[in-house]
Amino acid sequence: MKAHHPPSEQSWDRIWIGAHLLTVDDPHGSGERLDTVLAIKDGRIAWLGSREDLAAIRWSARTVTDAQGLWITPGLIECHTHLVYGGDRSNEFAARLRGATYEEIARAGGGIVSTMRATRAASEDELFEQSLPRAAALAAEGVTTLEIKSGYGLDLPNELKMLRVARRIGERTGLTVIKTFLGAHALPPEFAGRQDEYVTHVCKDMLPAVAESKLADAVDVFCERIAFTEAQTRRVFDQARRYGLPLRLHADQLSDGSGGIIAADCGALSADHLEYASPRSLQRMAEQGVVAGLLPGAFYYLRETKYPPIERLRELQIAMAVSTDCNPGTSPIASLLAAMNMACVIFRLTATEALRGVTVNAARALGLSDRGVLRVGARADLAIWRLRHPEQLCAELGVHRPLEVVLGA
Ligand code: DI6
Ligand code: FE
Repeated sequence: MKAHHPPSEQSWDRIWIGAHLLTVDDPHGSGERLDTVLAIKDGRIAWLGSREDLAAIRWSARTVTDAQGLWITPGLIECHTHLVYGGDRSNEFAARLRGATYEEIARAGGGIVSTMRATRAASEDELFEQSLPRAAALAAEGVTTLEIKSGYGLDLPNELKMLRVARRIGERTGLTVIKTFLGAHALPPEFAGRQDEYVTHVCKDMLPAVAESKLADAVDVFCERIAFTEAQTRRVFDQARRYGLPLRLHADQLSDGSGGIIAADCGALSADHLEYASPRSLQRMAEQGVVAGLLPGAFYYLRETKYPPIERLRELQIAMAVSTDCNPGTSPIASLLAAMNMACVIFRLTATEALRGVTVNAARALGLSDRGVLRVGARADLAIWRLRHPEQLCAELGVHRPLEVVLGA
């Protein structure tokens, strides 16, 4: 007869008993599990199951939380921001209310270039102090992973300064900060009339130095008639790929620039905005699994009237991420919950789609496979809420804050 071995004891750091989970671990639904148990150990989700399953095993935990009536979601993932910048552009907000368009303001030397001046003028410490509150506002809403782009330095020293500030924000807040080099955001005035030369400078001087510095996790380009052309975008992407850097694209925001096609051809993780994306762009994105980044805050602030092709994205089963695009011009919003609400009200996403857009699909847009879902082995990045249902996070604006945020490892 075999000797009887008692079941080995599970020892966890913390356990929540009786919580409702939004696992997001179901390709079609939101993955709701009511009155259940979640345990974490060493910054990872270690166990997940019913109370009955728990009763059948031997376990211990340093902290036991009675979580009756609480909802646990994955920590929210903000996958597209420009939140490191100097100054503000409230003057342009006023000008747009008087009828000026974003493109007119940009062509007249305002827009991104005006933020470039303020960003260059700020010391690294000043830039950090000015930008930190925006990251803190996102963190207070349950964001645990945050993407931050450069793109207001537009020369090597200032782009590196921005990326270092982004890194410091991660160190200070404990959030995972994904840093994206966006040197090809706008043409700096010193290259006026020499756009191709600037792109060469980005490819030959800036990208190698940025790669060498290890300060960037990815590369983005603003492909638009007021920014960079298809050919220029492809040049930057070709060079970025040589350094093994993942790609993202500002695609088809103000006009159809074949952005989705470029993103798909080059293997980009996401193509963001997409208001003017052509059917061909969407087709190619679907074929290549490019995530669609939806940025309703920019649509709202620009009083855009052309909607991104949501119905077609659904038909093609293109994953939709939702983000603030937090930036001083087109989307001065440091609230991912507000962006989720706008994605529903303005773009008519369902609450489930918006919740997936800031968890599992946002993780995909960042190329991160270890988070955005509640699943054994995933990072224990958690947001804990007092809610009747997570749909309230989309339906009710300005009401909800997590009771607690847990950062994994
Ligand atoms: N698209 C955007 O929405 C932001 N950048 C971009 O390429 C706007 C940036 C700004 O106006 O400062
Ligand atoms: Fe953007």
